[in-house]
Amino acid sequence: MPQPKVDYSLYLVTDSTPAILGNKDLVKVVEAAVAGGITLVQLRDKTSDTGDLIRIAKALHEVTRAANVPLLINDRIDVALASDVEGVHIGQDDMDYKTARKLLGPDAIIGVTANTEAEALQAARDGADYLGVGTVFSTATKANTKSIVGTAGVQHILSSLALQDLGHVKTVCIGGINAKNAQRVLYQTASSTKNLDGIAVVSAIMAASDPSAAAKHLKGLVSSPPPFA
Ligand code: TZP
Ligand code: MG
Repeated sequence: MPQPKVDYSLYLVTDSTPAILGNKDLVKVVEAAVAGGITLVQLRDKTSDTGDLIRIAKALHEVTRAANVPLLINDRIDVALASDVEGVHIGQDDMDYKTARKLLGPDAIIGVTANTEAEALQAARDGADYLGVGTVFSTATKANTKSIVGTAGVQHILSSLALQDLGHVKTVCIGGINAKNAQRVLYQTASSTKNLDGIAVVSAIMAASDPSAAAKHLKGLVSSPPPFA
């Protein structure tokens, strides 16, 4: 079934490591975040076995499906197929976009990480539904982040996409985004040609003591950005 229009405005990327999740329950945190208004979820888990990953994906999918929030799987096309979720997010070192599309079909949501202008242009030309642009700010959440692009780097990539007639691709940015800087990120990356469609966060929600309140607060910030100059 074709995906209804996807709302990228507040994208939660999960992290089950104790440093971020603490002793909270992943499914309950996602449930709370969905109640708080997140619009998209990515299951990002680099350590669980395949069987466990599929079980986790199915449990999360029950929660997200009830709220019409799409669930994507990081890296693992096989897990996305096995758990029948809405799509995947792939990095530059994962399966290539075209093969992922062939396996998942035309209706899946496929996002691609873009650290550079060249990667963004290529993924957009290939037909990715959205780009995860970053890393915006340095973050302890992801080891080995490539270059920190800053808001100026994100803005440059957005303008370049528009200039190359690739303005249709959706874009979110990721890396160190929280309630303190979310509006600034949206404001400083905006241009006359192309704005971000949303922000993606890990620790700002996953590490919060009250993930529902954290999501609700962020939702308010991204829903009413300051007027663009
Ligand atoms: N990709 C680039 S930075 C990052 C990912 C998955 C982690 C972002 O985590 P946080 O806690 O929102 O800074
Ligand atoms: Mg990856």
